[in-house]
Amino acid sequence: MPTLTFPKDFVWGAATSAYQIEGAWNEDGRGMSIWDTFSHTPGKVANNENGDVAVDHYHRYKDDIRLMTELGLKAYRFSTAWTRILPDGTGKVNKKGLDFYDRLIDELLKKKIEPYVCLFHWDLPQALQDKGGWTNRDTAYAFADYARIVTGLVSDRVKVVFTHNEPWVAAIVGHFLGEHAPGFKDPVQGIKALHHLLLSHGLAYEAIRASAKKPVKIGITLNLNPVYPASDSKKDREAANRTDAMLNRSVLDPLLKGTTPIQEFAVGKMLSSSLIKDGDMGKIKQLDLLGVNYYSRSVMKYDAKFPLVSAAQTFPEGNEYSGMWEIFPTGIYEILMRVSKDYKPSCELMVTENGIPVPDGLDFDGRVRDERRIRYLESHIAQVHRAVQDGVPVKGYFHWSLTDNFEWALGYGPRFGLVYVDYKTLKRTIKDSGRWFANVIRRNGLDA
Ligand code: GCO
Repeated sequence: MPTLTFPKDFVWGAATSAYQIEGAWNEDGRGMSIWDTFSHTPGKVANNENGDVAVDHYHRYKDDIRLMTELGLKAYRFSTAWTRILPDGTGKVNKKGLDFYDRLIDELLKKKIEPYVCLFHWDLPQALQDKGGWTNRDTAYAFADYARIVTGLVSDRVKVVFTHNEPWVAAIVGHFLGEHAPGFKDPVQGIKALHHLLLSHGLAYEAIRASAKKPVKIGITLNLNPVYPASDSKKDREAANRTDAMLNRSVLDPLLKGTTPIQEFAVGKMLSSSLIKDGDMGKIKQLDLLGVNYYSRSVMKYDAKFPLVSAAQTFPEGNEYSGMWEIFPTGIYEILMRVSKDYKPSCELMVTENGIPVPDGLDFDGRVRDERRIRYLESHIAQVHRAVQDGVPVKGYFHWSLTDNFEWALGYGPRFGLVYVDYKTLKRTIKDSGRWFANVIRRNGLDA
């Protein structure tokens, strides 16, 4: 028996998203998404890379499922591309697009891997963006229609559907920070987009409930970061609190309490009466499963220059760092405990993403010795175990990601996979971390 054993039926999986892996960007009737537009615009993505081919999962999904079998995954979380199914976002359904996900789900089930379907991982149809995208309330209703169509296809076989992946990132990084598609730099657009994304979750929740052929759990996946003040000063502590409201409470409060902290921010106060209609908050607060994506923490100091939160991120000495973030394993424990204590959610919890970008590559003998990833996984999974021991109902853990893939604005530089991909040949190689993770799954635990 491993010293840290997980509950029976704990779900071990890996996650991906459509635009990051599928490729085949203009095949079988797929429409353009905002990520096609963004990545085809020079200067938006590192080295002007894009997801046109990505890891060609669209054609190689059977190989990838074979890899999942080798890893012993119990579940696989992927997203459907709205533009494959409804190329213009609304209207005519593209049967070939639906067929792809139909085949994917059948193949997963054949291999006894539970499909976890996510409806939106940032690749909004360009046709909807042309009408205002998430800043337009109509997009939320279009999303509910799309959710109904996917439910019609999958609900006889799929038991878990997530509406959104990280709506905060889609809204704020896409509309306020401008680093992701559609690339706007306007806090007002960011807050509008966030409300409509959350509203669309509620509308889709109802659409899925009403149309599912069998019982299905409906979830949402959030990026949550515990926030710490850079010092003990009052200014820094307040900066940390504002950041927490903007980063975490802006999504947790609506979904779990039916309230919103946006009035705490000047633009939010200005907007809230026109933006939030009667009944919206009640719709948003419907959830069976909360997915938590955890990567790192945020350490904030007061900085008047920064709009909205008057806070700037600092990077403390003393911990290890990865290609993108500080490595802070206790953060995953703290955020799970915090959600559980502050919100006492009646829904289940799962870690739907956790992983690390570290430089890795093929060694002389063709093996990928990614010890840093193994260390990261070991320390984080141990903290998840600690949360379970302390009573948080965490039902599963999904690694980000199955294979190396397109890391948004950073292109193909950061590698997150349990499986290495040679981007020239697209050959896949299971990394040492993949073998290590397979062993954790097999034993349902690890030795601390
Ligand atoms: C995320 C994303 C992934 C990223 C990962 C690493 O939900 O943020 O789901 O698409 O690739 O988080 O940055």
